[in-house]
Amino acid sequence: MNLTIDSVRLTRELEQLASYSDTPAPSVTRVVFSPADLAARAYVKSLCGDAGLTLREDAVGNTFARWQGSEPHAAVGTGSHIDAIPHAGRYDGTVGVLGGLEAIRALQRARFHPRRSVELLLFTSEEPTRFGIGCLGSRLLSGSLTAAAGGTLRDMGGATLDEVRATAGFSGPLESVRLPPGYYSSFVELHIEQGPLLERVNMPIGVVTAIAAPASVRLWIEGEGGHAGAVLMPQRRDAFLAAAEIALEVENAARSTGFIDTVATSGVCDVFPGAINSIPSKVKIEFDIRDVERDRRDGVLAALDAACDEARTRRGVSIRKDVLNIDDPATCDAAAVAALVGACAAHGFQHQLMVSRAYHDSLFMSRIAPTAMLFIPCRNGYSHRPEEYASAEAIAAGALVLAEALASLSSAL
Ligand code: HGY
Ligand code: MN
Ligand code: MN
Repeated sequence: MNLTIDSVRLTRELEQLASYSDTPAPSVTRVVFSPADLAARAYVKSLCGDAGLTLREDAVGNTFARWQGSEPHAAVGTGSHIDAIPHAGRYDGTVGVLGGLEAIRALQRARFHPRRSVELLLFTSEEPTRFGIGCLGSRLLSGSLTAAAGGTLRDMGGATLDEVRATAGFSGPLESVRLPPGYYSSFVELHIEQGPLLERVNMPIGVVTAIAAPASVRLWIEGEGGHAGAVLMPQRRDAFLAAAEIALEVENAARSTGFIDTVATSGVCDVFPGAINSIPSKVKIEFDIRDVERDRRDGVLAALDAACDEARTRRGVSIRKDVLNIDDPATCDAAAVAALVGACAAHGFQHQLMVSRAYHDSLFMSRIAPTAMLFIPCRNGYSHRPEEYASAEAIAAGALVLAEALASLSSAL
């Protein structure tokens, strides 16, 4: 089959998609259900319609663009996300959506006809920015998050998920989002690596065999405020210093596991009242803790709890903990991995088997379908920052391998 990727068109479409942003280029900010997100969704849907795909959207905005196969069997799924954290780059997620669309168009141009339908997905809210939990759409779709739990979610302004999605034009019960078992015969996601390995070893393709287990925790710390000049040090119950000590303990625990795979980040820390001459009385601080090995990850969570107890005792602060998510890692399906390896070989691409340290919608798709991922290199491994970059050549290689894999997966009944 003579498969070719229209790299010029794909590059142009990625640039157009990047223009739907609440921050100026080269950064991209596209928070779920924001006007920028809705405009981006409309653009992607228009491209899918131009390709003759049948579109549907579920109650939380997961979008499905289906290329109908000749047989009534379970479909093959591919796709990713287009929402972006503040001041991010333009390739995280979008390469899997527009690269997936171009893979389908390449198969159409090659006069390939799928036996199983091929369905391109645009998942809602892969990023945790608005509702505090990542992969919201794929969690609901896979049943990893119940509709009841989803219904309790609120954004930073206090609006509920139901209110926000209704305003965005998505209605219907959240219970309807969950897909029946066996809906997909396999799922493959194309994504930038978001790490430096492939570039460092000059490898064009990564085939993911496992996805790290993420956990997110939010702490509400309350001490006592007061005048920065008048309150003497022995009398203080400074909420920020308690948070700082806990953060350093979490960092120390992650560094001390003896494995490079353990990571911990505190990317959100809000200090109240936030005045230079006022002792912090309240702090909200959030932690993102991951490892490819769950028990090691949970050891860091235990160290966080111990640091909280220590702060309560020694600093006289109160601490409430919200667990936002504690997920198991995913092992990719051997047959799906083999299909990706075979697709690389079919086009003469070397590949590297590797784990994903970032989480992806595939982490949850693996709960309901045989799942694997394709990575392409990104410059210096940068991601979640404006300097994120993947070359047109790398993206085209990923889309070509994906097209070949979709052809083989949709031909096998
Ligand atoms: O944080 C992650 O791993 C993903 O990029 N949202
Ligand atoms: Mn991301
Ligand atoms: Mn992503």
